[in-house]
Formats: sequence, structure tokens, C-alpha cells
Amino acid sequence: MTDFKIKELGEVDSTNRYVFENFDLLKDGTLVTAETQTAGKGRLGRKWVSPEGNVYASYIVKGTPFPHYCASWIAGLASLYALRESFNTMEFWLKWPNDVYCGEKKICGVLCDAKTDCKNQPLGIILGIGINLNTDRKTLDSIEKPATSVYAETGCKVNRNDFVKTLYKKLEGLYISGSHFEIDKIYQIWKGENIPRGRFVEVVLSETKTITGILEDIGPQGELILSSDGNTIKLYSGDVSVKNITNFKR
Ligand code: BT5
Repeated sequence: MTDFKIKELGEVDSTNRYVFENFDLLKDGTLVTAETQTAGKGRLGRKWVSPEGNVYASYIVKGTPFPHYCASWIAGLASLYALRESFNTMEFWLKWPNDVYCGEKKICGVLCDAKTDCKNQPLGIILGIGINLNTDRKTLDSIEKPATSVYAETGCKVNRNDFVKTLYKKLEGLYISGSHFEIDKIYQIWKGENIPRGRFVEVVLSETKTITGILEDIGPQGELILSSDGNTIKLYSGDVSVKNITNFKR
């Protein structure tokens, strides 16, 4: 039987921030969850809207069992698998680098933070995951980009605690296989779950810079490989938007 290492918080500013501050006190492989966040973080200083009834979770990986960039593959895949297993009539897919989408709308985001010591040596990684389970349509519509929740899609409220346990098991399984030299296998699976190759994509790098091209591949460090105007370009971060996304079929 799984020994669930789950620490439940009520309200917190950010579960990633909490784990960062309490890193030494928490055991390797612990999942810290909160009912609500007052300052949920997205990537690049963006905000994560965090009302009650959803998943705000941070999983702790201590040491360096795999390179930092692999952590977000584990967080993205675990979220995708937990959503698929729990809501098997819905369709979910992974959008590079690690958002989970339901149709054309974002339902889950991942933010991994590195923890280092005073000499900048790695101590571990914090895998932050936000998943919209019970958010209502009005709140979702207040988010500037298309967003959804299980409740908004199905009209049914979700038991958050059951879902957190499923997520924990998926994280634990991927963490164990990742630490046992199976990162290449995880990379292949993660890559396979991403947007199919050959598709025309638009990558937003900043407010003023966008690159368009054909998605040729996803490299071994998770980078997008695009062919654009006859050049091959590697992109390590950014927001990808895919043209004709409504035609997406796995
Ligand atoms: C992410 O950032 O998608 C990473 C989100 C990670 C949140 C978790 S919750 C637990 C842990 N503790 C934290 O403090 N954070 C992590 P990014 O790709 O930058 O997306 C942020 C953008 O998504 C925002 O600028 C909005 O446009 C949109 N957004 C904000 N809240 C959302 C929500 N609840 N659902 C869908 N989209 C949202």
C-alpha cells in the first residue's frame, strides 16, 4: 500500500514558496497541498489564480537524481495521467512546455523551482502544480487566457482529496522511475504526449517577440526545434500557440 506523504495546508501564499522556505523540514517525496493560495505563482513572474476547491501542490525532490529540466516533465506527465485516470470521459493533452489542456483551454500549469545552498550548489527541486478542478465559469472567464476546470466542462463537482491521492501516486511512480535511470524513457513518453511534430506553431518569446515555424522535434533537454524561414531554431522557453488547434487529435 502506498504510504502517502501528503502535507495539507489551509490558506498559504504559494505552496512553492512554502516548500522553498521549509525545505529542510520536509522529507524527500513529500507533496504539500493547499486549499487556496493568496499569491500563487506562474512562470516569469505571472500569477496563478487560486480559489478554493482546486489543486495547489508542490512535490519535493531532494538532491539531484536527474537534471533540473527533467523535473517539469515528471510534473507535467503526472498531472496529465492523474487527470486522464480520474476523468476518463474527458480529453487532455500536454502543451509544451508543461501545460495540460482540455480542448483549447488550459486546465493545469507547472512551475518548477530549484533550491540551492549558499554556495549555489543544488539541494533539490520543487515541482509546483496547479490544477483547476472546481473553479466556476465566471472565475475562469476573469483569466486573460482561455482556461477551464473539470466542473466547468462536466457540471459535476470533484472530490479534491481523492484526486490529490491519485496525483501523488503518479508523481511517486515517475519520481522512482526517473531516479532509476529511466529519464530517457520519461523523455520519450513526454515528447510523445506533446504537440505532434510537423505542425505550424507560433512561439511567443516576449511581449514584442514571436517566432513562427514548423515544429520539427523536441530535443533531449526539452527544447523546441523549429524550422523557420529555412533555419533550424532551438527554443528553451516561451509560450507556444498552435495554429488550427481545434483540429488537434491524438
Ligand atoms: C504556469 O505558469 O502555468 C504555472 C502555474 C503553477 C501554479 C502552481 S500552484 C502550486 C504551485 N505554487 C505556486 O505558487 N505555483 C505553483 P504560466 O505558464 O506562466 O501561466 C500563467 C498564466 O496562466 C497566467 O498569466 C494566466 O494567463 C493563466 N492563468 C492564471 N491562473 C490560471 C488558472 N487557474 N488556470 C488556467 N490559467 C491560468
